Amino acid sequence: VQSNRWTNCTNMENYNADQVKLMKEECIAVDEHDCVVGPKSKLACHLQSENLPLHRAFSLFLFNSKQELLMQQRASSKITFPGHFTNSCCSHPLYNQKELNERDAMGVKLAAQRRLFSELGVNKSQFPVDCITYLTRIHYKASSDDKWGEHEVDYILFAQCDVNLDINPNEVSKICYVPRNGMQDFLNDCDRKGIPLTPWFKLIVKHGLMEWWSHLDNLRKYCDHTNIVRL
Ligand code: DMA
Ligand code: MN
Repeated sequence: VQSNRWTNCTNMENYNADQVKLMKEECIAVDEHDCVVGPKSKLACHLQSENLPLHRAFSLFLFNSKQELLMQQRASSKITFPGHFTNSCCSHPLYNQKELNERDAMGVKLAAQRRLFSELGVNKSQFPVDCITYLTRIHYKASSDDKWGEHEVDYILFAQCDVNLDINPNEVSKICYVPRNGMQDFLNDCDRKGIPLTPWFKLIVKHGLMEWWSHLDNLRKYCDHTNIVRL
């Protein structure tokens, strides 16, 4: 019954098998105040319908010791936003005890650690949770195509540490480090080559990225764990 319901939802055989499997993950459905509503499958959270379920996510911005930002191009096998360039790592905390932990946004930080390993092969020892700063939350909605979309409360996480990368080609097709004074050229370059950028990355660039980037050594004044920015 479960598998019938699964395949009846949409025609999944046209997609990458590993990515289809991940659609069974349990995301955390939340309300507008980021209060937990319950578990919801990754599939149900991203399949377009008149009301795309709001769920919890994170966007990690990882800088090296030269203050360059790690950017990634999503693999063509990704179901949502394939081939788009975006910030270092994005995903969802899962509906389990560890990743539901809201104290110091620990659950979201542990999810970032888990996904930085699975997408970019970064070992936990090179990326301890205490090097992660939780800045703020952003509520946004965007569609990928007529079938898939995003509707998230997105935790913005910043971290600065040098890491060794071992890219998972099922997740990521390309990476590069971009210095702050090279970001405009990078964006122009993508535009000229017709490489799309993810909508959340564009919103974050507009909202505060460049300002935060110039204060990597003192981000405290930008930390806001009270409000949710609606973009
Ligand atoms: C989801 O990212 C999170 C945001 C901020 C859009 P994703 O589509 O890369 O998730 P996953 O890597 O788990 O497929
Ligand atoms: Mn999502």
